[in-house]
Parts: sequence; C-alpha cells; structure tokens
Amino acid sequence: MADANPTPRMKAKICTVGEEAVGKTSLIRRFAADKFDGEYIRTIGTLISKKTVSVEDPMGRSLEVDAVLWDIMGRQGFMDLLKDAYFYKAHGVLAVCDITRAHTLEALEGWLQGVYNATGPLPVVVLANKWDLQEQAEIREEEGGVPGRGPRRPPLPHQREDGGERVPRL
Ligand SMILES: Nc1nc2c(ncn2[C@@H]2O[C@H](COP(=O)(O)OP(=O)(O)O)[C@@H](O)[C@H]2O)c(=O)[nH]1
Ligand SMILES: [Mg+2]
Repeated sequence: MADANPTPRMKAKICTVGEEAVGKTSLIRRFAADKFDGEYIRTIGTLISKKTVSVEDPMGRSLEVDAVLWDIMGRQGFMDLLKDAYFYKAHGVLAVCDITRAHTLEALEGWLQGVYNATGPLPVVVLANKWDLQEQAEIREEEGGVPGRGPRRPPLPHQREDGGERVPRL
C-alpha cells in the first residue's frame, strides 16, 4: 500500500562560481560521486550532477532534496555570454576560493556581482577550499570560527603590509 504521507521532495539547483582550479569540479565529484558525469551541456560549457539528500526543514520535518549541481567548465568570458542560462532558476550558489591564492577570494566579489545581476539576490555559501595546504595558505580562518569545524563566515585574507585588512565585501 502506498505511504499516505510520503516524505516531501523538492528540487534545488545549485551553481558553482569561482576562479579556475579552486576545486569546484573536485568538490562536486566528491559530493555527488554516484551520479557524477551525468550530463554535459556543451553549448554553455556546463557539467550537471545530481544527488538526493535528506534534510530537515525549518519545522524539523524530513525533506528529500534532489540537488542538481551545475558546474562551469570554462572560465572568464563565461559570465557575460552565458550567465542567464547558467543561473536560470537557480536556488543557490556555491562560491569557491582556494586558500593558497588570496586573489581567488577577492575575485568572488566580481563573480557574485555577476550572479546578482543575472538573478537578483540568491543564497550564497562561500567555501574556502584546499584546507589541507595550510603551509601555503594566503587566507586564514577568521577568529571566532568553530574549532574543528572551519569558519562559519568567509575567512579573511592575510593582512596587508600596511597592517590593514583586505576584507572582501561579499
Ligand atoms: N591539495 C588540494 N588540491 C585540490 C583540492 N581540491 C581540488 N584540488 C586540486 O586542484 C586542481 C583543480 O581542481 P578542479 O576541481 O579541476 O578545479 P576547478 O577548475 O575549480 O573545477 C586539481 O588538480 C585538483 O586535484 C583540495 O582540497 N586540496
Ligand atoms: Mg572545473
């Protein structure tokens, strides 16, 4: 007999942004390993992967989320030409930087401006990747982060030589 109260489902389209080689594709490959390499849309240079995750909604009820992860294969120039198709009906953005290259965090401001121009405001999670390369880090964990759990907010880049901070406006 069919379940009278099946767990509700929703689809969520999540798009990655960030500079080349920060690890966007690696992150998605790891997260969605079982369904990676699903579909490649050549015309907009995008790889689409899928993964279903069980989460709790704000009321504490179970919710199945069919996450559809869009990953840019190309780089600059993409934003101007293809952003409308890429971000069409997106629910959120995963903005990735590489802790060994501070400019990849600074560049996220431009990426996110492009997102907002295309879609209006969207939920964004900033992810500082390559955490294993601490010795080469140009971006450090913000004070007040949760020990052992990484920063909750975007980490700050190194201080400048004049003692000021290059704080990104994200
Ligand atoms: N050390 C280290 N290397 C990583 C990590 N994530 C990705 N990489 C490497 O960084 C390079 C670029 O990764 P890729 O996923 O292609 O970046 P993308 O251009 O942003 O999609 C590859 O050589 C990856 O193996 C990480 O967390 N740590
Ligand atoms: Mg990639």
